[in-house]
Amino acid sequence: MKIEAAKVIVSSPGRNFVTLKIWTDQGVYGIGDGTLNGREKAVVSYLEDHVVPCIVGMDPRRIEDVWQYLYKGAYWRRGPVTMRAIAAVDMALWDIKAKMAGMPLYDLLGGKSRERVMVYGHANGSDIDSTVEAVGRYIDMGYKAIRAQTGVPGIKDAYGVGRGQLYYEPADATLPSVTGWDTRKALNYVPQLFEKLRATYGFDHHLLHDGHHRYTPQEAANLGKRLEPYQLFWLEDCTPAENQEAFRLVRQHTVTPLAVGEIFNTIWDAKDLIENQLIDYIRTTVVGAGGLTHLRRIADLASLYQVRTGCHGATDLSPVTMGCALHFDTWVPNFGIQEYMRHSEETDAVFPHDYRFEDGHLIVGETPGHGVDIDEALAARYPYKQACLPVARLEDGTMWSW
Ligand code: GCO
Ligand code: MG
Repeated sequence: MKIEAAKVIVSSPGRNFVTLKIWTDQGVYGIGDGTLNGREKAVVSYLEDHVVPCIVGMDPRRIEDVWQYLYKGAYWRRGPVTMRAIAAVDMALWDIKAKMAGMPLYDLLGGKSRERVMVYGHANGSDIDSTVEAVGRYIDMGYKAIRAQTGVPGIKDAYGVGRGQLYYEPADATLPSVTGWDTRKALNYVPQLFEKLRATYGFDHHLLHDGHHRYTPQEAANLGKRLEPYQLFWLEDCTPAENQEAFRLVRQHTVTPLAVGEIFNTIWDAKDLIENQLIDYIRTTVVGAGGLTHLRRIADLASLYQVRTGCHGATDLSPVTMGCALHFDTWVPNFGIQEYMRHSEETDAVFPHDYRFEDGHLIVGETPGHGVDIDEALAARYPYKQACLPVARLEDGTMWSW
């Protein structure tokens, strides 16, 4: 059996997506996601110029060997572009294998560990009162877990505050727009949001918050400590994680659960964090870390240390990643939660899928494969539109982590 052809499909049904379609000589095809928000064309080039010519003619059943070929064989290891390209191939090959086996992908991974997958949605508002209202809307929609982000007085375009009511979409300008940041203001304001949320809705729902890499370890520890009375499900990306050791300081000072990893590419980014039990949830998802083949390894390492999964699920990960993630979530023994930012209607139409939302959970489909396809004719009606993520600067102009 051979890979006969592979094609990269770039489409922008509301936002940009990079999709890889792989055909075999036996008529079965598979679909993979390689989207890297704001840097889509770098992945397109890596796929078209380097990966596709190599994989045509390979045996699609040898998923592990193809993965090792693209990882070890490239000499230049890791990095978001390379690992997303590998992920696109890997997802498509798992899709093909599961279709050939006539099984939903979770069955190939080892079968169901749960019936449904708890998800969290994104509630946000320009200030505390509007964020509290937004959380109420998520509760009304049936969500059991809700991430809450608020605008902060005095900070221009604070992270996570959307324009619509259901989601925020940060990649919008053809060049990065400049947003502001002020840790002191955020540190005073964010705990007040969670105080009001608990006072309004009680403790029945899981609440989450994303620090989006903005705080130093000491500041993150301070925030974690001040959020303790409100019993968060997690505090995410409280400090940048290139220095995994930095989490030790945060950990020593707070029992607020910590989540990290949406920008990790491989197990090496998470190894010290996991082995030293410095985090509670690993956020890496299928497209971020070279597909299911590698994500499984991260999850297995995490399971040894009681670290649970919490896959990244923002709108810049296509329904193909969401489909694969749901098969993974349905199987993985150490599942924690799945992020679920709803896609637009245009996106959902371009990527027909069989998963569904019900009562605060996503339920995986039963179609053989990962259950997500691409309508190529419809995709062609939405040409690529350049869109960049913002940057952040402090009031004095200093560049900060966005
Ligand atoms: C989250 C995120 C994201 C990222 C986005 C960048 O969902 O937790 O931090 O929404 O900002 O994926 O492309
Ligand atoms: Mg995040």
